[in-house]
Amino acid sequence: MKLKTLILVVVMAGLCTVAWAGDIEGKVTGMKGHSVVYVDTIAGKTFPAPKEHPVMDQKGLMFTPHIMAVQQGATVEFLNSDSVQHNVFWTAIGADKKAGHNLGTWPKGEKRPFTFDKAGVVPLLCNVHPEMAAYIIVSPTPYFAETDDAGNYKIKDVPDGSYTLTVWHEGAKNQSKPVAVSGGGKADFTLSK
Ligand SMILES: [Cu+2]
Repeated sequence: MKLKTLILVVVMAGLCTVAWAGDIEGKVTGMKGHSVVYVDTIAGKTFPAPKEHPVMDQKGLMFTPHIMAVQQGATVEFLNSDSVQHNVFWTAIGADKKAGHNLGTWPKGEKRPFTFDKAGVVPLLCNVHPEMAAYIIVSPTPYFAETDDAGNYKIKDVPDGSYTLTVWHEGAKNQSKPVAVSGGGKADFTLSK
């Protein structure tokens, strides 16, 4: 009986540990502009596609926002808010050139969705206006955040565990480092070109 109670306590403690979570916080320095920090692929874990459909707008001959982070499986709505036609294409997702795609060219007010089932960086371009560019960072997990103007970031509600944290920044090399989360975690990065 006592052994059974002990086993129960150990199992309950185990379940509680799994349920604990916290924020990963830190600062990214070294380069100007916003970065995206995300928890890399977790072995054996998959996540349901998010229900929200973020909008990537084309307005005033610019992609808005310039940087968008989404979870793998997310559907992004591409909108044209200008009175001229815009196009959306990308030549690769991450290093995978087979994932390149042309969404087409369409007029004002029209929206086209695309579901990003593959993680990686999607460099967006418009073949009507060669100066237009933006980035969608498709995170393999729901645990990601964009830095603020000072470089600070906070990834909310990450379950306790050991992960690989990766930072992306336009024009910089990706950096990764291990992070341990136990009711929260901390990781800073210094970027270089
Ligand atoms: Cu355009």
